[in-house]
Amino acid sequence: MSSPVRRASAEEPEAVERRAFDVAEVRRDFPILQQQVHGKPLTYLDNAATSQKPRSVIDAITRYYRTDNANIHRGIHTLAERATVAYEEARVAVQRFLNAREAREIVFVRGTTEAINLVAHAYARPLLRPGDEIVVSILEHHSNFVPWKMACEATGARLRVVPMTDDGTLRLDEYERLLFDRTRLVAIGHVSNALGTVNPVADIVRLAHARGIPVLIDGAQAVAHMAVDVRALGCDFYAFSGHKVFGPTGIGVLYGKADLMERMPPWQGGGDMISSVTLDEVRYNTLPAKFEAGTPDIAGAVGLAAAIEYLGGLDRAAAAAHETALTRYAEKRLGEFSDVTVFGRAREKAGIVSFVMSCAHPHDIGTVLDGEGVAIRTGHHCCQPLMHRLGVAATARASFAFYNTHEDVDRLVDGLARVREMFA
Ligand code: C6P
Repeated sequence: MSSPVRRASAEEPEAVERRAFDVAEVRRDFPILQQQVHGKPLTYLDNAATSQKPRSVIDAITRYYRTDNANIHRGIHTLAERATVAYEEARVAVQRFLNAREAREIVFVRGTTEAINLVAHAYARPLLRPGDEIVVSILEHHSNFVPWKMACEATGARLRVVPMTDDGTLRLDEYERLLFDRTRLVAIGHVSNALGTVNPVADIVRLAHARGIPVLIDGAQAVAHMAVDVRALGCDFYAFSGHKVFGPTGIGVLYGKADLMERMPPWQGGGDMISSVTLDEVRYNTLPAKFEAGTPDIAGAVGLAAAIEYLGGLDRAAAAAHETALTRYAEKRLGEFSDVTVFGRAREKAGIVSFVMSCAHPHDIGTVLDGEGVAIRTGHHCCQPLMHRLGVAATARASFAFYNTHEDVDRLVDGLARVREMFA
């Protein structure tokens, strides 16, 4: 694995910005980026949907299947032992990645969606009564909206939605006004997948905790862009997906404070989540096995640990500064088009530029760009309430990772000029 710039200690932001981030060198770690699409170099700007995988992650998964594959926590043979160790070491890698207090606070799930559904089923539903409330925001992805809506509908509780300003900034004043003694949970995204807004999650947690309300943070879009410290944030639950943080699909993480998760019942029954079963009685396993029924994605956990190790070799502050520079450059270049409207101008943003063009539907933009080798996402981004607030059905979205370049932005802009030629 290459290490373009080594991790640095706490520094002035200007110093980080000045430090070079060797993109050419990191790009060599990502074999998929070396290809052509429709005869053009691939320009991958759909990182918010899923990010690409470095060679070390691909190799770790292959190595696992070639040499260690077995089921875990069950067998006493050598391979079973190796697979179990690899899986539990991956849990410790995630614990350190999030700075969780204990490894048992890390539950492996399929992804962010499953993590949030776990909390909705095992924490919220047993607790909610008519008149209780759950607070989400208008920026939420459906994964952090629908499970709460379903939980409210099943229990008679009410879903409250924090509004935003026109530039995509969460209204903290309104948020504070919504909290009261029947608020049972706050569930807010760390970074908006549609606008890139970075929410002030530490303040959100502080204000909720002042009233004794637990907080879940949907970190799906945050972990790829910034170091996350769940103890510093103080959040009660934190969810993310492996595939958005340069790891494989099919694996994700729910962090939960041990004292909360110990009190929660399991939400799925099956192997591994029990300590004993008789015809009359089932006793549940301890954390985290209680929430990991059935054979998990062992290779996925191994791949996620490799992704975390890869990120550990990068200077993440310099990578983030590079992404910010790309985002600013993209916004500046999109400003050259009189028929382009960019959504999401919050002061704190991470790697996402969402826009519409008056001459073409976002899907047409996406199709033309694909012909130019440029991959973006178009549609409602699983954020229909947010699209409604913006007054559009869909946007085109370019999303950046540290391996993107200024040339990638130029190719996007050239592609948009082609869209205008064809549709205007
Ligand atoms: N957003 C996007 O293109 P899963 O599918 O479980 O890995 O992640 C769901 C999810 C939850 N929260 C946020 C903020 C997200 O961005 C996502 C996934 C992708 O924006 C696919 S819709």
